[in-house]
Amino acid sequence: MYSELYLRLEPLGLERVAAAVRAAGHDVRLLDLQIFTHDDYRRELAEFKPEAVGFSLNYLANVPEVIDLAKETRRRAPDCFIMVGGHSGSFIAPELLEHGAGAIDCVVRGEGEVITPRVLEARGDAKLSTLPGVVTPDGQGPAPTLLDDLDRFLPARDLAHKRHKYFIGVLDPCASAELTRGCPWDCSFCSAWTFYGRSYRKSSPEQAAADLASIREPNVFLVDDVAFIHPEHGFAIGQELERRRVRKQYYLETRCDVLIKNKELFAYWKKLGLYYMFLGLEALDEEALKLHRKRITPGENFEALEIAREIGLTVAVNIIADCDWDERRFELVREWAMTVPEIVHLTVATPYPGTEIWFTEARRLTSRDYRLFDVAHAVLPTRMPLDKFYAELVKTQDILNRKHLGWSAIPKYGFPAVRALLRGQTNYVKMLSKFASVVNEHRQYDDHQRPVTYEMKPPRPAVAKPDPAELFIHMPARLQKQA
Ligand code: B12
Ligand code: SF4
Repeated sequence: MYSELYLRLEPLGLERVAAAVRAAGHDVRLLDLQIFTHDDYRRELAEFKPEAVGFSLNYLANVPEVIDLAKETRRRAPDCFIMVGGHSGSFIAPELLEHGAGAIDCVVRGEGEVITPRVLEARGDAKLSTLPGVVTPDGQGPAPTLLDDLDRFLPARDLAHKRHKYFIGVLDPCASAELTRGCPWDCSFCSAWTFYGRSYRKSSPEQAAADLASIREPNVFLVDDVAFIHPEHGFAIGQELERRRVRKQYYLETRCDVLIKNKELFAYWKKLGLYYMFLGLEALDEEALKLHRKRITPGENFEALEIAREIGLTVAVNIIADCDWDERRFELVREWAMTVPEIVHLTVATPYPGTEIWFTEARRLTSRDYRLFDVAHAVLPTRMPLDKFYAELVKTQDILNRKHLGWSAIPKYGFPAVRALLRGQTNYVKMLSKFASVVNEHRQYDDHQRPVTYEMKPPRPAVAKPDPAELFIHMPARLQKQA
């Protein structure tokens, strides 16, 4: 739904893995199936005849598609080595191998840059299942190791074709870049910290600026989980950009307390071209914020919104809707959202494998269809009948979206939209015409009625505190020492 409507972004992780594999001397091609079709994939397979194929599985919703493609690849190219990596794939490695029924040679857990060239070297050798982060049907190696230096393996953007298809809202076209990696917080609904073991790494300001300078697109989505935690890093990158006379428009995501603490930095970046900012508000009340372990108060959240308004940024915020919500709760959110100028998004609380709530949530999943794990569907029991829940959700999203994304928003975003059109970019305008067909309560409800070929492995009975060995992909340094 996201890719259909608001945005489509380049596969940065895959581009970085591709850069590492290319640096090891391999000939690499990359096909983004957000843009290209399965027929394009079949053609590529037949023409390129790769010795190995790697699927990037960052999202659970894509699991069935990847399993089916792996099986088809095995049929068409029986000698080809097939691996799966990526964020979500890392948390469910054994079940992917099971669903693959022999079609997947290994799952690579964690960061891919360092390990993937070693995996390719170890193809066909028993050594494969002893490599860090690697899981094969014959066994698994030790915990994965972190990339020591983010400056290595800058994304192989040249391998991504039809780049004009990448955009976010009026930032059309839009590339992506990474300035830092990881997050030191530990929100209960999020898997960023469990994936990276609560580590936080920074690229050097020189290399970050060089990477941004090398991007052809006029707009950049900064993919950092929490941008500019360390203000001196943000200032240093900014100064490097000024020195190189790099002028672009940026989108970034951060926390409200980071914005409050570093408001001068965000104001400076506004001058450098910062346009959109996404703030994870998550909840309006103290109790829910505690439940999410957001480590922030509603007062701080509202203060951050004030600051963003003063700086003059276009801000989007997210609120997590619980399946337990009734009509009144939705009504309250609608009322609040209509009084603020920000773009308000609603996502549905979802226990993802890899999050703490996957282990602690006592309510039973109502669906184990991977395709519904996209925070737009309800996979926990809803207090209202499911169709009523979606009606309320869509009604709320619809009102909020129309405030900013419908045709009525054109006067507000008219100039950037026209500028994009003048560049021949039509992603944003196409989005406006698709709006009603995508945001549609019946479509969401009907998605639950589809036959399910691959079912997610159910969570074990809820525990109060998960075992770190099960929770983390990259082990925090502190726990590694203890082990
Ligand atoms: C940009 C982004 C998006 C973009 C997608 C961009 C794209 N084309 O990939 C958009 C905005 C569309 C998006 C949407 C969503 N996202 Co998102 N997204 C991110 C974000 C911020 C950055 C991704 C990124 O580029 N990272 C940098 C690169 C370098 O890392 P990487 O992609 O993980 O790749 C590394 C490894 O995973 C691995 N790897 C990756 N591919 C491969 C392939 C092989 C073969 C190998 C060996 C290794 C490998 O190696 C890479 C280098 O180390 C991440 C958070 C994060 N910091 O990663 C969240 C994140 C991945 N998203 C998340 C979520 C929840 C979503 C949404 C469900 C909801 C939402 N509101 O955002 C939707 C769902 C989309 C769907 N289809 O279901 C969660 C994942 C939760 C989970 N457990 O699945 C994350 C972790 C955010 C978070 N803090 O919770 N997202
Ligand atoms: S929600 Fe944001 S702050 Fe919380 S752990 Fe995830 S990335 Fe970090």
